[in-house]
Amino acid sequence: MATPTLVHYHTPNTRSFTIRWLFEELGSPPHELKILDMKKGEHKSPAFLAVNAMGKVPTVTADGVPVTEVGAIAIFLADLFPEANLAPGLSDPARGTYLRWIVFNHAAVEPAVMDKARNTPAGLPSSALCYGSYDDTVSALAGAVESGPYILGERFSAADVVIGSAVRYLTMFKLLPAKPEFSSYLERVTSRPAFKSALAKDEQLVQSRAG
Ligand SMILES: N[C@@H](CCC(=O)N[C@@H](CS)C(=O)NCC(=O)O)C(=O)O
Repeated sequence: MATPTLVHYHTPNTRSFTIRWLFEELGSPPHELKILDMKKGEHKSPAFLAVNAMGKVPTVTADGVPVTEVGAIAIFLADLFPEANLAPGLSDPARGTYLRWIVFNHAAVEPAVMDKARNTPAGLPSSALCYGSYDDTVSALAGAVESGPYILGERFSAADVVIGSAVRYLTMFKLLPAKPEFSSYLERVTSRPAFKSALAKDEQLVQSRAG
């Protein structure tokens, strides 16, 4: 089957950077970048809400079919371009670990960190929360990245793009504790040429739109 036509709806300096970085790791396969200016409310325009009713980025469309949520987009794109070798195949034993940590970002890290930041009152027992407790989530995350160099050991994957981006922005906003496991992992993933190239492209984009 032919590769679908891809469109990436993007706003710099948001979670959408994860997908920008992933496209670089994939070797920049053909895709259209559509920039949404949130200051102008472009992400809540009727045209974009028809694509993603949440009005959020990142959103990717493949032949017009929307894919939303960083983890789903990462799994989708890494599988679509197997030659980049960023996703263990269906029968590869590493596939479980790979999927586990991509989903853990949405299932535990983000809700735990956001709830803590918002001082959500403890109305439910931790056994009922999708993340258990903030402390357990943070130590599981630290455990996943500590031995490295990557989540799957020697093998870099799209899971590192998802978890690396999350650790990066949550550290920037001081929503994760300063731990050597996180800082060493960040050093490893952000020294990758694809990360630097994605960041430089986004910085250039911000500058060109400011000037
Ligand atoms: N669950 C979504 C979250 C995406 C998200 O919240 N994106 C933010 C930018 S970091 C956004 O688009 N916010 C605009 C809004 O909700 O008004 C994902 O993982 O992709």
